[in-house]
Amino acid sequence: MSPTGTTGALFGPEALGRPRREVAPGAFWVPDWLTVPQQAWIVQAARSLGRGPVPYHSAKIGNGQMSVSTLSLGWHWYPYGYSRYAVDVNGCRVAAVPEWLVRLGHRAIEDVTGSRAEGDAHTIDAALLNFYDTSARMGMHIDGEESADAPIISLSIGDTCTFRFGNTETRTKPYTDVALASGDLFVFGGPSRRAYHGVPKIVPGTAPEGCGLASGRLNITLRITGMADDSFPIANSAPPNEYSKGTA
Ligand SMILES: O=C(O)CCC(=O)C(=O)O
Repeated sequence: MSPTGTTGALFGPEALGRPRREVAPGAFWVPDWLTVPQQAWIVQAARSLGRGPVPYHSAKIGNGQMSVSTLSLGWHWYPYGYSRYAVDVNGCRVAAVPEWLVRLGHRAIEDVTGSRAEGDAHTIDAALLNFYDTSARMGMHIDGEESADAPIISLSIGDTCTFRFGNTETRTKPYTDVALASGDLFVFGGPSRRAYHGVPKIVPGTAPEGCGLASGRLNITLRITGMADDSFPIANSAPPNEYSKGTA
């Protein structure tokens, strides 16, 4: 047996207890979806996308400020809507979603549905790139600014986090804590599309060698907003208390 085959059987995700699983109806966790070289390439791209036209920034929510630093592509997310322009940063039009992220969106949906046609039909129009340092958190919230019900696709790179995936009724229990590690894919749609979720913890020192991040975490969510091009600047808004992504 080749060394790869041997180590794959002994130390692959199945053997080490990270099999893919449906965490809640319509919510799929696929460990190790991205290879380490893919992760490193994405981190590099995420850094260069931050050079403009709009920089990463920590959104202000009410009197507070998010501890996560975010860059929007395609449509700019701000509390609590989407705009083509970075209305709460520098007013510039945001960069388009790059083709490679659109392709990752197709393949993620193909992977969790098992249908090439469903994957190809899922064309994202927005991506949010979130950088967490090791003390950053994201409070329990619903992704509610999208009028479309299409699933949210989430990619993780760097330090492992605790990703808390809850229910559609309350910010509190019942929820499931998932250790999202570097390279993991998480997709939530269907009955779980409007479930509360958040990131209460980053686990320092867990980023794998070569992933492009020595410390901290990059999360990328790929979204279909349902926004029409003429719906500038606010097509959808929601009460802060219900949707707040503020600190946990
Ligand atoms: O960082 C994560 O895994 C979650 C990100 C998130 O919930 C969001 O961007 O709305």
